[in-house]
Amino acid sequence: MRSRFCSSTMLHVLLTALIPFLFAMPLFAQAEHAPETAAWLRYAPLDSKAVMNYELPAASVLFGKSPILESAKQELSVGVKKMLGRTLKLSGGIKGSAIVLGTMRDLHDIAPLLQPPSPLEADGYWLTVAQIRHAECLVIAAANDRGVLYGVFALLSKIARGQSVTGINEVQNPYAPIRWVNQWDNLDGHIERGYGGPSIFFADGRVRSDLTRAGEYARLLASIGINGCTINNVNAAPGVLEDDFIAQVKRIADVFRPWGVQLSMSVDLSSPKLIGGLATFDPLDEHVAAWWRKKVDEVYRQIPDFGGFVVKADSEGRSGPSAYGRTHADAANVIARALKPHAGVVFYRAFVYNHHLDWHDPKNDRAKAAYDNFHSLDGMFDDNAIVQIKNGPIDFQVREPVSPMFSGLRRTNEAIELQITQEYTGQQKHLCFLVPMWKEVLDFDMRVDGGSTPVKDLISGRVFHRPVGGFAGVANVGLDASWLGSPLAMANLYGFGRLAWNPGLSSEAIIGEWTRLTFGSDPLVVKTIAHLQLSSWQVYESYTGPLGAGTLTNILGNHYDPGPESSEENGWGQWHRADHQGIGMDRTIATGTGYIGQYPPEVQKMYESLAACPDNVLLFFHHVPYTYVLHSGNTVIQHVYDSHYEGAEHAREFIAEWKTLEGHVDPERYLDVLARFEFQAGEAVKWRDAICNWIYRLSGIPDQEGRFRP
Ligand code: GCV
Repeated sequence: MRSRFCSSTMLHVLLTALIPFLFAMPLFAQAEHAPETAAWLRYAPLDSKAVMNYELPAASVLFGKSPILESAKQELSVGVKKMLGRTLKLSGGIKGSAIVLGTMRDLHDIAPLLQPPSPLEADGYWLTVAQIRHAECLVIAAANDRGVLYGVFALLSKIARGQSVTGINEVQNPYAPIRWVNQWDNLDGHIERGYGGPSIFFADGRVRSDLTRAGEYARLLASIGINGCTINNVNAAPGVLEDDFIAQVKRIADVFRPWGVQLSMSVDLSSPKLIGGLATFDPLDEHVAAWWRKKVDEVYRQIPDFGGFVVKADSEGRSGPSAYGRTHADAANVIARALKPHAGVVFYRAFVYNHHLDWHDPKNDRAKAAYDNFHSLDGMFDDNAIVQIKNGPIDFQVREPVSPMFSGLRRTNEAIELQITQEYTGQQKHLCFLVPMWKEVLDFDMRVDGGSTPVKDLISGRVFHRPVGGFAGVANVGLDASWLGSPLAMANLYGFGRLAWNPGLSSEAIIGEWTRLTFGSDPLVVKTIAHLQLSSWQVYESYTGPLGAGTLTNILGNHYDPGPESSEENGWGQWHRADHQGIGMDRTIATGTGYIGQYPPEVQKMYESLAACPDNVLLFFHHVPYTYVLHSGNTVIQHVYDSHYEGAEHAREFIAEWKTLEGHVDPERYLDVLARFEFQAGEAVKWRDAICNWIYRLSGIPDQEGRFRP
């Protein structure tokens, strides 16, 4: 199978010849989806042989009626038409072989014996072939409407990737009920840590009049099983809860609804005081509770399928329950109770820390903050409150150990917060495919009570039998045609959705799917892009953040350029403690901050001992001399030099690798990505030189290879 943008030289020649005409036909060009805006939903036409061989019924029949089911039906028609060039007959009943769509309940009357081979859960789907009314049908069945839509997307994905559906019989259920993205959009249209242009939701303090992109975003999210989206920054403007603003937000919910994406909002805990006119926002004050109830009732009056709220409190200058000597559970519960009658949930972020820590005190440690703040509150949060925990204990650095918080809550719902937008990982200017990192986090075995308890099972609620839990990804897409500001970065959004659906998928499988859907199935394209993406995190890490020391970016500025000094001697606590003797934070129980004590005993043992601690997080847990010898046999200092030189070299090699795809990828994306790799190669050299010089000045130990002269 070959897509429109793949390897045929003839096609390339034809395209080149057509370019002047395409420019002369702006209307035609505009009518087409720009490839980037379509992301992985391009539905590129299959080649004629593949089309001829593809066995699919010629009609579709939908049972049931709802906006989501309507989207499912439309999507199926659009996808089949674009990829196979066939127009599906839309039939009111089964008059022959057909693709049959519906929930199990709606299909019961026509196919009472239809039973999936394993149970279908909410949002899950079943693709199967069955005889219905004497006709062989391809059935997309589900427990709910959303599942039917997801089943359609799954079928279309298979077609796009050239997979046969002959004899298919497949049940897919999501790993966790919560699969949400968070957007950090401000109402003025700027996105905090957003690198893909202005907000698709807001401009100038209001909801945009044109919400086309918001609807397209919901469709993209639905295609990977994401069922919720928080539309505004966790540093929330209180005004989002003003009645006239809720009326505006309703319009966004309206464009989300057909795609089964529940809208939610970040809220400021002090809203009852700031916009409600109360004298207090004390969560235990009855007037405050009544204010939240009334406000939530109003939200649901306008948006009946509203998802809930996200709260950032007592963090980075935000107001919080500490103002009244109350706990985070008190704060979460006052909102949870208002949401409860409407089946809404509140995500309460565990990202709570003091950013005025005294850096002189070697026992102080920001990494301990989440656990210190939340562990003692375990069991005090209501059942519709979820503690949202960043993957690591600091803040989305290029390498961190997993947060001990995941094993620290047994009677509290959890969600993991992953960052899709590349704040500390190259801001979409560098290639950094984060799925391998997330996989390491999700698969990390916390050994709670000495048993196998990987993070994915803690957050999904499996280990402690919690009613609700899952995944929140900070996406921050913007108005750019490529959504995230770079076409290759979209693999992170795709990968987040796929992992939230099934964390058992391998990084290789995810990147293979994404590449085929986004660029077509030319084997050279698939192999090359997979290699680039799969190596990119380690390459980025090797020239920016060695051995778990942190990202070493300028943390007081743009979180992008090298700035290792900025981490030290201030209260933010992203310390690496590099001095003339050595480098790394001593977080041991024996001599350090005691952070390691927050993990279950088997994990403690691994990190506490220098002999057992893995090299890649060594400097996160231990302060060692520059001459300390790693498991790799290299000294710390030489590792820093080597990894920076090797990393910069790998970044340079990305250019040559990408160039092998000239003529195999459409010129627009080929040139865009090429320019990005060329830029990244230069930036990697900048990083290499900055860090090597910095560490040489500190340590006084030269590079054994003599590669640089400070
Ligand atoms: C939205 C980091 C980011 C902030 C972000 C914060 C958070 O500190 O730099 O931009 O604020 O995390 O997650 O709340």
